[in-house]
Parts: sequence; structure tokens; C-alpha cells
Amino acid sequence: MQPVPANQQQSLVNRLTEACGGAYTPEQRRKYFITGPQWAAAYAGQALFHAPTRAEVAFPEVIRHYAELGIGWWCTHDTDVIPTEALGKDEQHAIVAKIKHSLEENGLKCSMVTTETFFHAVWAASPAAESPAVREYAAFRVKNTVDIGHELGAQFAVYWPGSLGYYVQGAIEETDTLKWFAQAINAACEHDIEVAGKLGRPTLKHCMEAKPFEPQAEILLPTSDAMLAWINSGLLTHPEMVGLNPEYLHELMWGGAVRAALARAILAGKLWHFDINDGYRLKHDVDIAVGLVNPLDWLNILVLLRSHGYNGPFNLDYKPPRTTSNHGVFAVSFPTAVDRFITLWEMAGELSADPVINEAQEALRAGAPIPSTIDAAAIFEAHKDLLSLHELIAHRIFQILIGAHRGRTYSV
Ligand code: GCO
Ligand code: MN
Ligand code: MN
Repeated sequence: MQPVPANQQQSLVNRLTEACGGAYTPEQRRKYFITGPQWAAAYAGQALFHAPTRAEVAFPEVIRHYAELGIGWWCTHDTDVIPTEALGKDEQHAIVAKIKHSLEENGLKCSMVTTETFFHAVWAASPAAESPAVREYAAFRVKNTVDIGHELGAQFAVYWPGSLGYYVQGAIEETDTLKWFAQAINAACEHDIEVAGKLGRPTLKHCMEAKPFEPQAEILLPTSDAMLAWINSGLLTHPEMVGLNPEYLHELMWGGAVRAALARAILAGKLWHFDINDGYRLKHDVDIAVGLVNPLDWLNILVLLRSHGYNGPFNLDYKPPRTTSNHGVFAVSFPTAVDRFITLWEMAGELSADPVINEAQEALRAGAPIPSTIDAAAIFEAHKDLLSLHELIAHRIFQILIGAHRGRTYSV
């Protein structure tokens, strides 16, 4: 092939994206509670060792692109759209009014707001630092985000505590830090009750997001399970207002089974919001788009969520890789991520209805006809062929993933 001149690359990318087929229409995409973060689309590709490769994209453009693609909801950190120094001032109100206008003009809704408590230097010692001034500022920030959330009509607030942890051992006292962090969330909930009461709106659902080992060396609330323990520790004045926003990759990063983490959240009644992406075990938070690394795991996760009636947002919290251009972010990255999610979601429905899987699971649950006995060997003997169904179920799931259940075959 001839070298591809710069001015022909976008059309090549568009043509090959089109050639992939299988794209859903914006109307079809809007039927799902898929939410698009401001920060994901605006991300310029930078990292600790990486210079940016894209220009940042401001909210009017992100909102317009999401609307065109059929992403029906938008969410943001406070400082994605409002400069830190403008927070709580008149300038904030002017910006929030512009956002409202942009959303209305494009037929989008704001699903969630989140407070940035990790980027600014003020959070060097976390939002629950020893200094009362930092903690007071953290309380201001989360309360201010609650105000923004109500103004924009959001239903959810998310908290990723970022640097709640330490680099060097013994420098902080963990129980104090955890108590102080609870005070910030209490301030947010109490303020929410007040504001929601005045506005006649429901209070927000406050969702905690854990991440195991970034950006500090040791993190105090590294997993969704740790968050659950903290929510139920007695430190919160309104634990009923506080649930979870697990992120797929964050649960995988520590080496756990994401589906099991979600199952525990479901049992606790706290699976309220879900950040969807992909990545690798025991590596950095690479935030790859959903389904590109672990499609089989994703399929199984969606089976679990469907069967338990999860109806919260699926938040596209991923970072388009730095090899994707500004054009590619909206031409390739977002539409393909949404479409893979929808495909996996619909496939999960097929999986749940699959006669082979259903019969195998029913048989496993029926067990073998054996009189009640305390003879372990006899119980095992009576069931041993039935248990081959576990592997058969896994094979069938693979077939569904590649379409073999619909007759897709390869000639040999
Ligand atoms: C990450 C985190 C963030 C949070 C966001 C919400 O991957 O670094 O998931 O993207 O989701 O900060 O508060
Ligand atoms: Mn996240
Ligand atoms: Mn992440």
C-alpha cells in the first residue's frame, strides 16, 4: 500500500469503521442507560511518562458529539468544567447555566456529578488530611458538587477518594483518616437532604468508587468490599444514602473476580452505579474500553447484572488510547465502545435464555437422586458425571460469544 497522506487518514478510518458493520443507530443506543463522562472524551492522552497526543475537548463539543452518537447521559467532575478558583463563585453559576443550555439544546441529561479530590495540589495529603482547613475545604467541595448536581438534574454523585492513603508507612493514622473521610461524605449527604428538600427533588444516590493502588502506594479503601465495610462502619450519618460505583478495572486490578465483587455489592443492595471499561490484572489503571480485553468475563458480568435487574447507569469510564486521534475519539472510540456494550448486553440476554445452559444449570441444581446420607464418597459418586456440566456450560458461553450457537462454523 502507498503511504497514506495525512489528509486521507480520517476518511480511511471512517471507511474501515463503516466496513466493520454492526453499528447501532443513535436511537437504539439511547435506549440503554449509557452515560458518557466529560473527562473520558476530553482526555488528551497524557500520563506520567506520556505527553498528550490530542487537544482537550470542552463540554459543548463533548455534549454535541455524545448527542449525535446516541449517548443519552453526560457526567462530569466539578473541575472538568469549572476552574478550581471559580468554584462556589459567580463564575460557577454562569458555567453551570451554559452546561444546562448545552444539555437541553442537545437533548442530553446529566446523570452524575463527581468531586475531583485527587488532582489539585491541595489534595496532596488526601481530602481527609490532618489539617482541619483541608477537610473543611473538602466538605465545601462535596457540598458544592451536590448543588451543581441538583442544578443539572443529576441522580447520582460519585466519590473516588484518590489519594486517600500514603506513600510512607506510619505517617498517617488510618482510623483518623477514615473518620475524617466519613465526615466529608456526611457533609455531602446532610447538605443534599437540605437542598433536595428545598427543591422538592429526591436526594442524590451517593456512590463510592474504590481503586486499589493508584495514585498512592497504599490505599485505605482499595476495593468495593472495603468501601462496603466503611459504609456500614457506623461512621456515616446516612449510610442508606451511600452505595457503590464499582469500576470493572479497579476490581480486576487487585486480582479479584469482578463478577464476584459485583455479586457482593448486589447482595448488600449497594450496586447503584457501574463504571465500565477493561484492562489487565495487577497492572495500572489503563482504562481500556469495554470488551477489548476480557469480552468473555464481560459477557458473564452482564448475565449477572441482567438476572438481578440492575437498572443503574453504565458509565463509559475509559480513556481512549493515546494512539487514537481527536477525530478517532468520536469516530471510533465512543461509538465502538457503546456498540460492544450493547452487543454484550443483548448477548447476555441470549445466554440467559439458552436451552443448553438452562437445562445444564437446572440439572446441577436438581442434583442426583440419592437418599440423604452422611457418606461423602457416596454423594460424590452419585453426582460425578453431572459435574461435567460445569465445563460444558463454559464451552457453551464461549460458543455464544463467537456466535457458534447461531451456526457460525469454520471449515477444517
Ligand atoms: C479512574 C477513576 C476515575 C473516577 C472518577 C469519578 O479511573 O481514575 O475511575 O475516572 O471514576 O474520578 O470520580
Ligand atoms: Mn471510574
Ligand atoms: Mn479506572
